[in-house]
Amino acid sequence: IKRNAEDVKTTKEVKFHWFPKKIADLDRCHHLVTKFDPDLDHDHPGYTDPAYRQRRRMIDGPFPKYLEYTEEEIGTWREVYSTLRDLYTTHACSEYLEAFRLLERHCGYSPDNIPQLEDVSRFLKERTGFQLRPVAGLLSARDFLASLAFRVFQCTQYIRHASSPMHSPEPDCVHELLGHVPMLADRTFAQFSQNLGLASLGASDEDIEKLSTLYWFTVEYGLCKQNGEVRAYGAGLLSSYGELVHSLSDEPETREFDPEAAAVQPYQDQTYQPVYFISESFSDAKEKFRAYVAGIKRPFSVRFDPYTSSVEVLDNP
Ligand code: HBI
Ligand code: FE
Repeated sequence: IKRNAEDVKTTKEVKFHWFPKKIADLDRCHHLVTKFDPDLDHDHPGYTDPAYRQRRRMIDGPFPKYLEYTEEEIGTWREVYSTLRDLYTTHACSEYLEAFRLLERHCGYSPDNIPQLEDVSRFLKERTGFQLRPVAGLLSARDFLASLAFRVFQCTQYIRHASSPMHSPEPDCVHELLGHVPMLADRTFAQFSQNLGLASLGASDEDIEKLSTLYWFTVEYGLCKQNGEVRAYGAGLLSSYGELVHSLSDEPETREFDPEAAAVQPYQDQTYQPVYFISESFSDAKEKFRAYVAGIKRPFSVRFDPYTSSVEVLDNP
């Protein structure tokens, strides 16, 4: 991502990246990564489908307040929803299952309906203070993580191409609504996500890379222990039938969650992960992460003020 010179601020001799201090500043945090864009990525299932690409331009700008999905889109949703739903009982963690039940009861989650972003956002706001904000595709790690600091989750609204209901190279509403949203309704997980975001503000490019890798092995592909069993809590798993089954089979390597190791573990964004990290619990993951963050050097510290939803920047003594 190209940034303007003014994005790198100098205090005394130290330089650090500009970062948002309040929710309104997130208007500047929408740099997209074009890696999996259907207009540019030849391997995207929608690349050769002009109607799909046209529909994407319609959905992604300006964002509609209420999005009427087509029959074909609902068909894609129905197929993934019913397939995954059957697996959740045996594969998803209890926090996920509890939130999923509530979402079906109160938020329009069903095989025949793609929930509206605004309704889901209202639900999350009441549960954990998280809110959803529409975004047009894969964001830069820096911008994506920064929004988490404010309990804002940047959320895509379009759906994957109908030719490949079980897989999408980029995030789509199936991934967000079935993968991320239920977990964001859990208090401890929400706090963990916000802490990741706060740790990223103004961090060096190297630290952003590490935090983003940590995010990958927890928020996206994390496993956890529950009543003597291993269950999935990562959104990349909970929104992918194939990888959800694979992750809990005896094929992949699994390790105990350790932030130092997870932050530098090479990962896969084209196929299944070769290794997964298992957390004892979300509180345990949160505590381990706290210790890890204490080791990240920044020339300042940040404090989130929940009354104003803004961050205070404190000079380090
Ligand atoms: N952008 N829209 C969107 N959704 C994500 O889930 C997402 C992202 N950008 C980066 C990202 N996730 C992570 O892989 C980390 O790099 C933070
Ligand atoms: Fe994701």
